Amino acid sequence: MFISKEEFKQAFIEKLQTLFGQSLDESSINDKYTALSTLLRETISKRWYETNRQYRVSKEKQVYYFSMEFLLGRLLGSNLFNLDLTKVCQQGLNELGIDLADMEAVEHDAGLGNGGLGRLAACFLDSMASLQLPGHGTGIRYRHGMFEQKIIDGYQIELPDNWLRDGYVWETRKADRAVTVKFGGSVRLEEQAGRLAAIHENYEPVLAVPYDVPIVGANCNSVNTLRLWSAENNYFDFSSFSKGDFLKAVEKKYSLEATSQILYPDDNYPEGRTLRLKQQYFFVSAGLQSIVRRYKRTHGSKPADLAKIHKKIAIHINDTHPALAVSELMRILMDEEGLGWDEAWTATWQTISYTNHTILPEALEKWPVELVETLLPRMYMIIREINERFCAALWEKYPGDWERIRDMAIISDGYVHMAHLAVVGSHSVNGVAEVHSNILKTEVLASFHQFYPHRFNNKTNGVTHRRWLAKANPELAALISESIGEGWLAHPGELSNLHRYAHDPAFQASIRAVKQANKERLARYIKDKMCLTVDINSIFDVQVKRIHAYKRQTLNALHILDLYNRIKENPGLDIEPRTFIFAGKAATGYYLAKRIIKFINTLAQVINNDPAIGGKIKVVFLENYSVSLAELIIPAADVSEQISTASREASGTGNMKFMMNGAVTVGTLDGANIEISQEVGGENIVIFGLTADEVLNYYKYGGYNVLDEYHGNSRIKTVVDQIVSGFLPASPDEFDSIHHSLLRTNDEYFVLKDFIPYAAAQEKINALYREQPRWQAMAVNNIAFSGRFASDRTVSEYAIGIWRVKPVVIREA
Ligand code: 26W
Repeated sequence: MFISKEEFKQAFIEKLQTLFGQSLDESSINDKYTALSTLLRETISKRWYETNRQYRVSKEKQVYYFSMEFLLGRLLGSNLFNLDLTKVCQQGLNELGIDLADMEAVEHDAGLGNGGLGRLAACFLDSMASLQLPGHGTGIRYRHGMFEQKIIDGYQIELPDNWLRDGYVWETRKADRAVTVKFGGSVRLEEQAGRLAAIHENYEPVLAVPYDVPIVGANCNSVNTLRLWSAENNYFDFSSFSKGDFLKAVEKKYSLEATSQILYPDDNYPEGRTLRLKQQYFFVSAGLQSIVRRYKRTHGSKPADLAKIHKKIAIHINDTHPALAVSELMRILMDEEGLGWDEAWTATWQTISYTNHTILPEALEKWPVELVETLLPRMYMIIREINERFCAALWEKYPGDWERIRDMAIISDGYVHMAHLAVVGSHSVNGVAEVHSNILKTEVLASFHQFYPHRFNNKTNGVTHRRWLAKANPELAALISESIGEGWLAHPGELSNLHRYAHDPAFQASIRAVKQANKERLARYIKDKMCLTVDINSIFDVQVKRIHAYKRQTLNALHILDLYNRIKENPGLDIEPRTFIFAGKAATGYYLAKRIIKFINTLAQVINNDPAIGGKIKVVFLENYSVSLAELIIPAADVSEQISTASREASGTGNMKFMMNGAVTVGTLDGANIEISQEVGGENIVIFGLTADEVLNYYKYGGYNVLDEYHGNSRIKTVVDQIVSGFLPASPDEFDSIHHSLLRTNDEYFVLKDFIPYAAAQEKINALYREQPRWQAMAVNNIAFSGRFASDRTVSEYAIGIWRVKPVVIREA
């Protein structure tokens, strides 16, 4: 590996020559990117091989994190960072007249996820490797990831994400590790050698080919594996081909390969398509087959060896999307490895653990029985048996309590309830923030908690501080290290040492200068992309996340409209200038969310072009929110908007990223906001609105009438009327759905109920910002107390409390 700048330059130039036969001057930025990444891969590959070898010989327990989504973003920068090569490369490249940042920008984001859940999985991979834990990812190699969003005339337009267009240097195709996944057909049970064998016939085989991506640990030798499965097929219909029907000859091949073609762009919004269920079984089956194969090589292949699989393997399911792991592991252990039901069951539930990420009723997965039965006949048989045995156990404990048994059954009302399968089939069930875990125990899964009290626990989310602080905000990272040393990089808890600088005027000035530079960088981007000038001395007030009714972008937008009205009424209104920045994608089929985007853009059009408001406020909607765009936006934020209806946001993770970068949160007592508030202290955060208990009470017992809010306050009435009055330049019925969601369905997310408290919270932000020393102290304290929200903390809690895995220190080869 190159350790000096000179060695690096030489290796880089050589790589350009051997790969492309080009000199530095002749090569394009893409070629330079490929040369640098390839160089890095060679370093990584050696460690990767060693890690795998040492894992094998150590025979230590391995964890597999099963997730339908891994929202990795770009890897060049994070790999350089974790290998501690950023500086050498940067300096070397500078001397060659190249900017590392330009090269990083060449990489297509791996957008293999929707939002929170997928990005969390990516943060966990980084933390597992950096904590030297033997933990790997299992997922799908989508040919098209999250769609690219364009905003045209204020509307979201979706374009396919062709992220593999230029190849993907970080992956390795492992054709020899391919496995077959069987769909459809029929299964019969037949007595063979004294036991029942399941014979699966007339199925459709899909070949699953793994592509491995190395996950590089920071400052250690560990390189773990993210294994992404791709549906491929050698099937070729020769008879059609020879008849000259070329299209038909390839049709079947493509239909089989469709399984891994697209990521469903739905986040907390149900789209119960057959193909999605197919994707779920596809990667679960392929992943488990490959894990069991490897287990047998290391730990023996007799049934008695497999009965102990939970001692050496932990499988974690990221929400219920991989919940078929329960029945599939049963199938493998029984049908392929010859275990009896009881042995297989004990091994299965002790291997699997489950995290719930949402309590929105509509987002709890359930699949129609007929669909499961036809697409996955063997799974259905096993799930039915699990259900019968589970219901029998319930009957024993609650004899005659039919209602309870029906509520808890895995199969009921014609559906397979995936959360029930996940809870019954695992030894641990966790939520992702204290309040969320409590709601699981007392509301959503209350009866399961009563039946299995020891299974339930909380693991508050975290984010990798390496990407979201060190890499995204290098100036801030340097300032922190200058002040408290570099220990925080390995031990983010040490950030708390910054607390003592909170009121130090020199430190405050430096923090402010860093923020200012980040705001300039973002302002340049906005100018480039949208030809819009924003005032870098205004408050950058940011809400970036998926667009969803419960996240209440509408509340933010209505408050902006109210502010606009007030400035129009009183042009002298004494407020700090503010730039309201939004970004986020709407699920393709989510009509209301799409209208919210149009609404924000329409507001922007009105406000940004009204000279009468003297540039006091501006509204920006940045298109195509993604991991890499988040890395640009978050370090530039002064204010972090975390304003979901209390109880609805399981945790949130953006809230943590903003905090780490010194933004002040205006938020509800929801998800991890509550713990953020406890950690940072009430004086360093602005909290408003209903509590989770109050919201849940309204849902249960009623008592909220939106018309009381609407008629009770003229500011509220004015903005609500303006949605549909023709005040905004849009077709008359453009925003009916938003109006409807407030007044016709009794404001399900309490937007109007929280409106006045929110406006008051915003006034408080305004006043605090004007007291700069006070504001800067808040910013410093937010950074100082963000250590708890590093995913290293979260992942080590999973490792100790759920997975029971220890670090394996990889020695250099
Ligand atoms: C029906 C399709 C569907 C349903 C739910 C697709 C995806 C989901 C995910 C579970 C939604 C999700 O991403 N949840 C988010 O998970 C984050 C990580 O734990 C939390 O921080 C967010 O609060 C939660 O909304």
